[in-house]
Amino acid sequence: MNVHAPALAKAHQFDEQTSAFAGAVIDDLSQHPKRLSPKYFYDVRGSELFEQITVLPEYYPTRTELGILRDRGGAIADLIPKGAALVEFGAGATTKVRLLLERCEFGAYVPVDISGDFLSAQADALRKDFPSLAVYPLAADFTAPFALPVDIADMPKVGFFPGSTLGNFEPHEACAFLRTARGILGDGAQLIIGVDLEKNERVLYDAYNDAAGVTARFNLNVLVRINRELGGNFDISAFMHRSIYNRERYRIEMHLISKKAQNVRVLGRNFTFRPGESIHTESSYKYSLDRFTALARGSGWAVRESWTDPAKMFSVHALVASD
Ligand code: AVI
Repeated sequence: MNVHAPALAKAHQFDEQTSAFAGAVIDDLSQHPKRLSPKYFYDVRGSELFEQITVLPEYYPTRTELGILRDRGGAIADLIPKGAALVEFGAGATTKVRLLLERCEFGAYVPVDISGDFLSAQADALRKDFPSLAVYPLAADFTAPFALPVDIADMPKVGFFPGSTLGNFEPHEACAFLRTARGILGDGAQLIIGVDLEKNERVLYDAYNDAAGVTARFNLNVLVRINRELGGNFDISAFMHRSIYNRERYRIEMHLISKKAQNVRVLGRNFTFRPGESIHTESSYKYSLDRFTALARGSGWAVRESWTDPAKMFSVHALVASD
């Protein structure tokens, strides 16, 4: 929790999640340059828009990762002990995990996500399709340590973190996440992780500046969310979406650019914008295989196997916990 959150919670009678959001927004918009955390993109509308992004012709990561999981499912299954527990960090659409559940003989599945309602709907659907699988949904912030269900204590553990969500973490946060996951899963655990790769800048640019404008709506939606949940008065039409590739830092950056000089009020505070001033809303880091291997190694994991698509757009890795 951030510095403003407790006072805001009291003054506005927010629940825990909204007060954390409120505190983060006040802190982040007070920074120079201004920023907002990408984790706040995913309200109901933001999650819908993200699902639309995943099937855009320009957005290659989702279909490429699915292709790798489909084509290399047999090789992945060979690494996984029978009866292992699969722990998924963040639970989105179940398409990817289904590919693993169909190929491997898991004893249990533990989807972990901050949104409890979403989790139970997903869990019900999976129980129906995999009747012999024990499903233990766990509502938790997966970037912080949490305890696994006691029922899976004796099973070998396999973590699953698809989608290159790791790329949305700053490198020090990516390292901290991998260390935390290592601690949660324990000695002898494995982690199956999807990581987007460096590539032609035009391909990257197009993936985050789609012709249909879905990514722009996804980016701007965080301002809609601030207006609705925190009583902000952002004029959405006075901001525009911009994504650029930052070559020095190997990352796509998404920004919301103020089209004019303006003042915005959120929770009784005033934020002044210059024309052209940016709110940095997301970084999406792209890795080389070597840089990812080094990151994993420095975070308590060894790379056991790596798979890519033929064009080397995306990678999936099997990591094993090291000492
Ligand atoms: C969720 N995450 C991996 C996506 C990405 O590509 O960084 C989020 C996204 N932002 C814009 N388009 C997709």
